Amino acid sequence: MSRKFFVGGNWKMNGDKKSLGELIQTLNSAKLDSNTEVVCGAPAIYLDFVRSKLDQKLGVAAQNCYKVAKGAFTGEISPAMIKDCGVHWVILGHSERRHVFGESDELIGQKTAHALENGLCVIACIGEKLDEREAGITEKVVFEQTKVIADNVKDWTKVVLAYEPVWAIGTGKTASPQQAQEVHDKLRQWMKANVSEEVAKSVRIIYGGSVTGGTCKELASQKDVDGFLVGGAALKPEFVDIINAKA
Ligand code: G2H
Repeated sequence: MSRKFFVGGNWKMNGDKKSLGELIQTLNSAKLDSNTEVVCGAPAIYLDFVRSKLDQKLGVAAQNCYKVAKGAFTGEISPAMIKDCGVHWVILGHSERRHVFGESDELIGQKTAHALENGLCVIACIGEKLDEREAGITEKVVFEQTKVIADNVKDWTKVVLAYEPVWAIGTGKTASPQQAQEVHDKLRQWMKANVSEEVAKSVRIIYGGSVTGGTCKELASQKDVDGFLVGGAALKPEFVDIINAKA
């Protein structure tokens, strides 16, 4: 089963209308591989702006959302609000949400269920910390994180799983293609054993963590690497090269 290559940009808390507008112009006018699905994760306050400017061929994602539709949750946004801006994706479980803002697996699972039930597609992030990798428990950690997400997913065509080792995020230390492939392969095996063979074959597992124009091609050549979630480099024109990594 062929899996469409997927490149997400995670702009995090960066940019303003001027710089994001310039980046959008670059993306809109670039020659992008039509076999790659592209989704740009914009700061919540700019979702409307980005959606109105970015070519409709390119998707937009929120970087977070809450687990209920509305109410007294100061500072939060709901999937319904995200959809109201014409945006169809949300990034959930990013390591910065987990480790800077203390989001638990349970909360990420609840958010995943609510986002999917309300018609958003989800980029669900998992990944081990350096001490966990060094302690030899990478698989245990990513399987546990994946299980909580999987328990809340009915339709895997609406979910992309992003493996982002925390030690590789924003550090300039990209996982080697072999390290990424090894974990992606294990995740696919986990899916086969715990979800279904069909989902294991069809779910897109993307890699994130200091991906650059220089490292993307070799990573993209790995059998189980179906794309990327890109932070720092997604704010630069080299994002185009990453989108075209398979071209
Ligand atoms: C990981 C990644 C994007 P960066 O956080 O999700 O960011 O490419 O800067 O490591």
